[in-house]
Amino acid sequence: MSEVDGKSSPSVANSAAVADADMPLYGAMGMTFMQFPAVTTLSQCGAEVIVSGVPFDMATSGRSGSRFGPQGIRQASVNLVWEGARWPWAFALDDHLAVADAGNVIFKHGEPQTLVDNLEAHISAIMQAGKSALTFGGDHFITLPILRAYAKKYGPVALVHFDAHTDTYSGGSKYDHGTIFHHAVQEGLVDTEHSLQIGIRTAYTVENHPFEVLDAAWVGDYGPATTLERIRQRVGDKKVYVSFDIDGLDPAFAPGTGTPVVAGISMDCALKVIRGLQGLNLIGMDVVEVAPAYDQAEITSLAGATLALEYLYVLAANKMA
Ligand SMILES: [Mn+2]
Repeated sequence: MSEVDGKSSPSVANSAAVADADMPLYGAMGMTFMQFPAVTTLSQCGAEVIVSGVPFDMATSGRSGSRFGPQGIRQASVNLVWEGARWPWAFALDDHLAVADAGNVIFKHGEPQTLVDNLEAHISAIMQAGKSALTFGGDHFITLPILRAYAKKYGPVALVHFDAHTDTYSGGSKYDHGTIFHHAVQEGLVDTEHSLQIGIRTAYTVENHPFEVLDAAWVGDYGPATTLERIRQRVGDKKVYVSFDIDGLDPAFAPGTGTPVVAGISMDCALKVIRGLQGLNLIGMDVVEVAPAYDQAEITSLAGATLALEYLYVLAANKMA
């Protein structure tokens, strides 16, 4: 197990900049993702990618519980640490990409706007430090403040979005995990001409829908290679943000989520598509809607952890290319 020697696994890692009085019940964490080093001061951290957890599920319309997603994913990543070089990659991630875990973004429970403000500020700080973000939800609402921070730096970004739902509904409250991409488009955060939604299998207004949709049945029929062709055509050389709602997967592969829908994409297909993003201009990723209370044997948390790790390998491969 020499691969993991020298890594720290602190009992608590969290921003020293925030007063203890603001700590939510589940803000502290017991371990880091993949046993990456914990970081509290971004400007003094040498890592290129910063992992953060966002234990927020107040915007959930169905079953709540994704506030436990970050700790579930970190816990499940224990299963992935032993493998020095992840199959089928021919190198060890640690040799080519520096990653650190910044702990969880905190906010005042019952006051969602504090999450919106703190999360955008946190992601902006990561941007200002010249790093990219890998963020674990929390419900899908967290992607909106993240995209605001990204758009501030890069302008409208291309979005590659995996989900059972388009999350483009125009109704709902200001804090709603089903309206975020409606607002992201309205606010000009996303370059829809170069964006796709993959794995969709719920109703949306097809007329004038701004995103290209590769629905779950289409992906099942045509497979990962053709799916990747369409992604590459649509995205081109634009800066790409990846948002992975774990309910894009079939509930057989991800039962632990708030709004499951049957007949989703398989884990095998999802891994091949994420792995195939190699060569694209990737700038960030989130994995959202993992709700461990509805999980079985950590299937969903392990799926989330594995997709995130695979994304990191793609970033490392891009660097090496
Ligand atoms: Mn969804």
